[in-house]
Amino acid sequence: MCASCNVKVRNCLGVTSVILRRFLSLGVTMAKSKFEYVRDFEADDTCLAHCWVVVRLDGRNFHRFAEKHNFAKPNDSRALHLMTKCAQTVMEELDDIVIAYGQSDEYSFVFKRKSNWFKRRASKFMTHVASQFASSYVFYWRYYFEDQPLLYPPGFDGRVVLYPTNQTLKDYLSWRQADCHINNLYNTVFWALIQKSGLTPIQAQGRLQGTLAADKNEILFSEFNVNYNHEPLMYRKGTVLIWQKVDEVTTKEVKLPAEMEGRKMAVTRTRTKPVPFHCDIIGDAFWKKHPEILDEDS
Ligand SMILES: *[C@@H]1O[C@H](CO)[C@@H](O)[C@H](O)[C@H]1NC(C)=O
Ligand SMILES: *[C@H]1O[C@H](CO)[C@@H](O)[C@H](O)[C@H]1NC(C)=O
Ligand SMILES: [Mg+2]
Repeated sequence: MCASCNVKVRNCLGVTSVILRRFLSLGVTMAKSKFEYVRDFEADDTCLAHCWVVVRLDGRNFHRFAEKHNFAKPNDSRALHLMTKCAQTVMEELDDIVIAYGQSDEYSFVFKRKSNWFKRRASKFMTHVASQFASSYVFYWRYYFEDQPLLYPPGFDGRVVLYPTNQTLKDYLSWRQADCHINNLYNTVFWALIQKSGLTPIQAQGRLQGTLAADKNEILFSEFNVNYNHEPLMYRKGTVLIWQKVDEVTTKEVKLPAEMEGRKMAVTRTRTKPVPFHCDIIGDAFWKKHPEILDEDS
């Protein structure tokens, strides 16, 4: 029955808009509660409390991507700097990332142990990192590859791994840096054999089969007069990003006396930014120097 004119609602001509709205919204509410159970199909992917949350991204099929975009071999400093720019953007745009480490086409981001960002949902961490990183890669491409157009959209996969202690987290990062070292040493010799000695990739591979690090260093030194330890740190160690106070000088229009109108002034202010380092993170020295990274409350 219609409350205002006492006839069946279906026939009521005097239904006020208030009642009509209430009636309609009731219908919507009923429909919503009827369907809402599907929410329970969503898996709970909350990251275990008090663990370090690591999101690692990896370029999708970057072997092909590097070829198509004429990346320098064995490494391309433009590509590495672009990766780092994207990682800095991720750290600045998202919350609670305390350190990032990157090499080749991968980057790892560590969220602080007690982060409660998006209620610690793994899918939120992972998709925000991956999408912010990928859009930054496309957005900043032209600043790093001025003469090389981006030919197709690159993609990145992501995974989330939890590390329960300071030690397991440090061991994870050490593992990535050791991987960087092994790959870079191999690639440096591999491409020297191809570019400087004219070997085919198959021949270079055969030549390196079963060689140890010392053998590779020796080949570089005796055949190519290259001391591997003098190769740029960025290639040998990868890139660590940590928050540092940086003095930023900006020019600002200053308002005030009329005779000085439009004058620009240099203003220095201190900002905290993700700053790149190409240092060893396997030894204790780095962690002793930067205890704030693993500090619970920083
Ligand atoms: C991890 O290391 C930081 C920095 O040294 C320290 O403040 C913190 O208490 C450590 N956490 C645990 C659980 O040991
Ligand atoms: C990496 O490539 C650059 C050129 O982009 C080259 O100057 C450098 O020596 C290479 N690094 C190694 C480790 O071979
Ligand atoms: Mg890859």
